[in-house]
Amino acid sequence: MNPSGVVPWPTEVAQVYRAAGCWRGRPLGSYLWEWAERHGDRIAVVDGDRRLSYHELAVRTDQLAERLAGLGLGRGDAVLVQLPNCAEFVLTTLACFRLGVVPVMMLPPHREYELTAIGAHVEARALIVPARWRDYDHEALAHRVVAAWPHPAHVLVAGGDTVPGRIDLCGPATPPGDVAARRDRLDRAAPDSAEVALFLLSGGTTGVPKVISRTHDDYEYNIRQVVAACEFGPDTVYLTVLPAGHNFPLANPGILGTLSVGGRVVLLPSPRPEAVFAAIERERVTVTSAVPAVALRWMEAAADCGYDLSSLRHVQVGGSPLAPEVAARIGPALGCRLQQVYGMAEGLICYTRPDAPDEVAHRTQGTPISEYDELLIVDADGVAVPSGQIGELWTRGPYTPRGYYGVPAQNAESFTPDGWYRTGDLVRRTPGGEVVVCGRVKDLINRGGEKISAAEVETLVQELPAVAEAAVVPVADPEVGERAFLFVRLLPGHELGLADVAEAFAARGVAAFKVPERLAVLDELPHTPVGKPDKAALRRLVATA
Ligand code: OOB
Repeated sequence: MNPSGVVPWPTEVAQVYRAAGCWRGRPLGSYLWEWAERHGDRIAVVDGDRRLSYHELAVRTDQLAERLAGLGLGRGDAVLVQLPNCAEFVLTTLACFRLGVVPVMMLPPHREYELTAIGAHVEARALIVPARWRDYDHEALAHRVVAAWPHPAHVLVAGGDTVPGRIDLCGPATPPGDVAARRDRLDRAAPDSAEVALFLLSGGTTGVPKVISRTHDDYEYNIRQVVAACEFGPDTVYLTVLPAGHNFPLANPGILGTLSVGGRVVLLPSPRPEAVFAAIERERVTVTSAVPAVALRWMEAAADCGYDLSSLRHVQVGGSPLAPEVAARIGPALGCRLQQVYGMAEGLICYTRPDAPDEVAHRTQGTPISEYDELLIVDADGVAVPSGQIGELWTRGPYTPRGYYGVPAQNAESFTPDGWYRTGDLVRRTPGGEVVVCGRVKDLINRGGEKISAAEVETLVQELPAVAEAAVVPVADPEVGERAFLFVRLLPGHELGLADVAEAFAARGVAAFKVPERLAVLDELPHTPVGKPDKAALRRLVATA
């Protein structure tokens, strides 16, 4: 990566955050051995039958860090991480933190289109994949992707057999060697805490997902605050079911929050109710997090499921809108309390607290986790609305970066000159200060928490030879909240079906979740006075379709 692509906080603001104790000046990897010393033999990570104690986690992370260093990876080098929820994901993330290598949190469904573009953008020096995942050959994909990057890079493979020519992520099972000496070497080479610790992907509105740089200082503070807000502690057993590379399960409080207080992280590769309930019973899980679509499936499956869910204290739900009536049913169905969360990879996190009264937990998305979070609710002209009114939320704070990586033109749109991030969400605040999400102004489809950029889909559809003009809008869906509805005008003599679109997207290597699920062919798309597709009119068409 190129450090000049990172937008820093202004010096005087950074000084305030440091002086206030938000930013501690310690890189994230420096906590690993502190955890090991405090919690040594306690189990840190559970992945199926594999269990790693805190001590083992530290030893194996350092081994992996040295292995990555041996491949020439070091401070400031970006690597794309495309791993399912498994122990290797945790080891890789922590090993990167140790070295100052910057993991880019890709998702398992991403394909050539996303991996190629993002890898080129961050100048990734490696792509880390499972050998196969869900019947798909990720190793072959990774080699195609890396060959398409304009710079050399490694393919590292987690799991699978030892195959000639393959670089196994964790290498052959080597004895731990001189653990103390290795720890010392890595400590001495540690990155600066103001450097970028990881790149998250934005659930954005542009052509390809935008890349969000999070520093060691800001991410550690985020984790510390959200752990306090959610009262995580050594007794916490956190079940990870959402894709671990998402900010929500990764650090809010999720995997990293749980490890930071000596709790136990249980990893499951999917949110299938049966597997989730079995894991809750087996591991005595106390808390898990889900998007509303997933919570809904659990709720329906929980009655008479035959599993003992009595250890579960909280289920944390966020990522897309949750209707109050549904919210009220989640706790009773699962025998626990609901916490709502409104957050974003760009920073700001709001939570209803663990003991919030029902009217707060069911009807609001909670309050910010830091007293230094600034929230401004504005009208279309950027003027603050009267208190209690609905407007677009702008935010700044000690863990909300001031720009995306390497896209100055986009930053001029997404951030104001004085550093506010325009969330594109419509919110209001209650007299108690809780945020209530009321809608959004940004152009995306929120499919069960997975954000699909309308612009990205439209650009791809526009490339099809049959298409004259394309526009995508959300259509409400009881299962996943929203699905993508594609409107097209075709060139004379052409036809187009959803299967053609799906085939074309697959051929381009686009993640399957972005394929539109409804289609209407119109003779003419409605237009705004400036000639853009009129999305409001299309949404009205959807409502009557
Ligand atoms: C989380 O992060 P992202 O980056 O995938 O998406 C952020 C966007 C928000 O701007 C908002 O549009 C939507 O997702 N969103 C919600 C919501 N939580 C997020 N919309 C309605 N109600 C909610 N509770 O989605 C994310 C990151 C960290 C923690 C939780 C969620």
